[in-house]
Amino acid sequence: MEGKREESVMRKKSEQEGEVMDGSDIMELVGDEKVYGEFVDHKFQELDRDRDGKLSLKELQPAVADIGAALGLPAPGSSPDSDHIYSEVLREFTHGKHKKVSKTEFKEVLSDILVGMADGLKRDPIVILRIDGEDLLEFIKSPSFEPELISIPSEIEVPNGSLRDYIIKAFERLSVEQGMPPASDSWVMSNIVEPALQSCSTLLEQPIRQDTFLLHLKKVAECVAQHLKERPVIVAHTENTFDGSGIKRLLSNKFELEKCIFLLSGLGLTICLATQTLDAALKTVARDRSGKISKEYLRVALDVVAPSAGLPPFGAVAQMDKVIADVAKMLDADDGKIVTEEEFKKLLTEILGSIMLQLEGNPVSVSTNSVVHEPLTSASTLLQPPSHSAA
Ligand SMILES: [Ca+2]
Repeated sequence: MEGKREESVMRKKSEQEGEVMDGSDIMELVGDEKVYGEFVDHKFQELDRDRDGKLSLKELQPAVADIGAALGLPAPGSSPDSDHIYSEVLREFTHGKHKKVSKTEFKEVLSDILVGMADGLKRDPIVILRIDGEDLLEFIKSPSFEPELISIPSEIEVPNGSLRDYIIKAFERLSVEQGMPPASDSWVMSNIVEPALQSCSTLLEQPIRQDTFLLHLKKVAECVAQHLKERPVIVAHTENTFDGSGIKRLLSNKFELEKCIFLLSGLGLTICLATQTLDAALKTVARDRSGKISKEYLRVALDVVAPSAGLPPFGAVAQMDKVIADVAKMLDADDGKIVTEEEFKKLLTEILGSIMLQLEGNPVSVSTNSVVHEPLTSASTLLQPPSHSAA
C-alpha cells in the first residue's frame, strides 16, 4: 500500500469507488505462521525497550495506540469513548492483571485482535474515500442540486437564523456521495466549511431570503470545493445492514461461548476479544437475593448480548432502538415486574427472536462516515511488515 500517494493521478473512477479494507491483508499476515512469527518478533523487540524479554504496561502503550490507529480511533486521551476501548485492549494483553506480558502472550492476544479486526472488516468492509472537491463541483452543476436543497429554508426551522445558519444546515445534509465530507464532524466544520464561509461572502449574517438562498449556497459550495481541493479529506465509509442474521446465529448456537465483541462507535468495526455467554450476561445484571430479577434489567441484559447478536449498542442507531422498543412493548418487557431467572432468560430469548423476525422482514441499514485525519495505513505502524525481513 506504500507509494500510492504518487499514484493518485489515476483519479476519477477508481477513486470514487475508493480503497476497500475488507480484512484480507490482515488474514494473510496472521494466516502465514512464518511471516506472522517474524512480524511478532520484530514488534516485540521494538516494544521491549529495557530488553528484559517482557512487555510492561508502559511498553505496551505504543502497541495499543497503534491498534487504535489501525481501527481509525482518535489518539489516546482525546475521547472517553475511545479511551475505554484502549483500556479494553490493554486489559486483553495483561488479562486484567498488573503484570508484564511474555512474547507468547503478546503473540496470541495480538493474533486474536487482528483476526477480530479482519472478521469485522469482512462483515462490514470500510471504504476509504478521498474527497477532493471534484464530486462536489459536479454535484453543484448537476440537475439534482436544486431540487435537493431548495426546500431547506422551509423545512428546517432555525430561530432567527441567518443565511449562514441555513447554509451550514444545507452542508450537513449533503452526503459523501455528493462529494461532501460529513459537516457534522467538527474538524470538517472548522477546517473546511468555516474558512470557506469566511472567504467567500460578506452577506452571510443577513436574514435568509428564499429567492437568493440557492445562489449563495452555490457560491459557498464552490469555495468549499476549492478548500477540499487544497486539503482533501479522507473519509472511512461503512454501510451496515442489520438483518437479524446475527441473532439467528446466536440463537442457533444455544448461547454457547459466543464471542463478545465490542463495537467501535465511529467505524462500526467489531473486535471479538473475550468469550461471553448468556449466563455471563445474567451475572452482570443485578439480582435480588431470592434469585429473581426485575424485568427492568432486560434492557441491560440485551445490551450485554447485543454484540454477540450482531446488534448495535443501545443509543447508537436510532432505527434499531425503535425496533427494540417496539418489540419490548409487544412482549410487555418494560413493566418492571419481578421474574425468576428462568423466565428472564426465556423472555430475553423471545425478545431476541422477535427482533430477528422484525429485521428479517425490514432490515435496517445505516452508513457511517468518519473523517480519517491521516491515511489509515500510515497512521498505524501496526500492520506494516518488519522492514528488515521482506518475506
Ligand atoms: Ca520490557
